[in-house]
Amino acid sequence: MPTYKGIVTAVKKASDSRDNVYTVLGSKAVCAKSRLLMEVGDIVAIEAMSEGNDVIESFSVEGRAKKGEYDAAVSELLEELSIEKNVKLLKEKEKGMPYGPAVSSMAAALKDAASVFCRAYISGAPIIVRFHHDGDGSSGAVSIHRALSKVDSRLFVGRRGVSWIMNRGIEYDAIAFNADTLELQNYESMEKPVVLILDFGTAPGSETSMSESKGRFNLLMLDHHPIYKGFPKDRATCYINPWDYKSGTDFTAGLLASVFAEVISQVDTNDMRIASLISDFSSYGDRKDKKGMRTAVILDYLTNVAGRSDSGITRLTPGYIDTLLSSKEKSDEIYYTASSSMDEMIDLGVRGAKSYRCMNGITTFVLNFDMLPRSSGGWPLPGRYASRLQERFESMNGPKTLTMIYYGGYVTIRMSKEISPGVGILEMIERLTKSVEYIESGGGHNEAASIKVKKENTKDATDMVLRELGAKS
Ligand SMILES: [Mn+2]
Repeated sequence: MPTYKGIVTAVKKASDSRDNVYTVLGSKAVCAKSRLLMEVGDIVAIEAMSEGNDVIESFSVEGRAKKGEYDAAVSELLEELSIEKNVKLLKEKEKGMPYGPAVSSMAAALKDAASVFCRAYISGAPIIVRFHHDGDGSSGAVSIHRALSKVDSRLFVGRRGVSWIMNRGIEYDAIAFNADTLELQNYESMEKPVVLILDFGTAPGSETSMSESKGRFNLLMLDHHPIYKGFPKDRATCYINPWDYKSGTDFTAGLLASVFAEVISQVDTNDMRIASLISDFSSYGDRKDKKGMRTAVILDYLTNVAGRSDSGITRLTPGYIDTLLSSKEKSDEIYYTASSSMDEMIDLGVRGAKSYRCMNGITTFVLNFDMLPRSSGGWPLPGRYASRLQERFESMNGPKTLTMIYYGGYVTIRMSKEISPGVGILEMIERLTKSVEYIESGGGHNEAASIKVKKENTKDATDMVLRELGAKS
């Protein structure tokens, strides 16, 4: 290769310094190991690289970069992503969609978030993406991964890494925060690191981590959970939630992340959008879309079983998911396994549930989830199962349907959009949490919520909600 000149903008330090990975920013971003140590801030001329472009064989140092020189270098590459133009195209594209106005009004915020994210990405600063462990969170991660793959092929020489972490809770809690802080210590970079939170985090349990993030890294949050009063969104560098743009939960996080991905580069995220809307129970979801339903089931299944000892998947990454989805044979096999055991369980649930006539003509179906035989892989988890069971009951009983399943310490509730304003489940949970000693916490969406209680009071809590719903016994 001809001499390549650039600024060392980041290093990922390994225990053996020969395994350090450097980012050198010039006309492209080179990500590679180096025979000899490099310093962040050095201007270097790379004279030779290994055949696979993964090791810098020789270079010379030409001085130290001034702030202005660094800014110019990163801005020049950022320019090539044409974020501004992507936003314009996106606004045009979404115009006719029900969520078009929301996309339009959040465009400026998306642009800011994408700029922060891409500056870090281009300059090799560490990036951690935490996505919620369901179909919605994972579909969003896949969309962003696709956008970044495209950036890689345009701007990068070598492999640019991102840490993808599937997050099991709904809070960005101290455990997650500490793990991230620890990981970031392995890096030195010109640009601040980024932690991107996808499809969770709008919860009291995130508040401390959000404060602590200040000064350490840029915290970006893409969420669609209802924003409670007093939630300190300003503690995040960028917080984007459709609730702030006259939209709401129906605008799923997978959709939001797909829109964000298309601001980064012009990629096709349509399949992920459709799957996320279906998987997360959005009223924009098209359940007649067979391919979308199939993708949603696969994502639900993979995120459910990943990490369990007999699943064979220790760590679920969006790259892995996308590879599976693009293989017909492999995805067919997963789909078959997932859908046949889910169907079986739904049939059992329909037969095992008790029904109650409640206020406003609502019928409530109640099921003890612990009574069902479940596969050792843990599929399906109760949340996903409750949504599917609600769909089934709705198709049998019409829209005035509420489904409630209970199991060791949890009550999970699903209902149709038409009855949710009258039920006001989130307010009900808030009230009950304050007044009933054994209820520990609860929350969610207006159509999909859950309550955490003392294990021995699971049935009591279920009966309590039934009474609140005006059930006639
Ligand atoms: Mn979601």
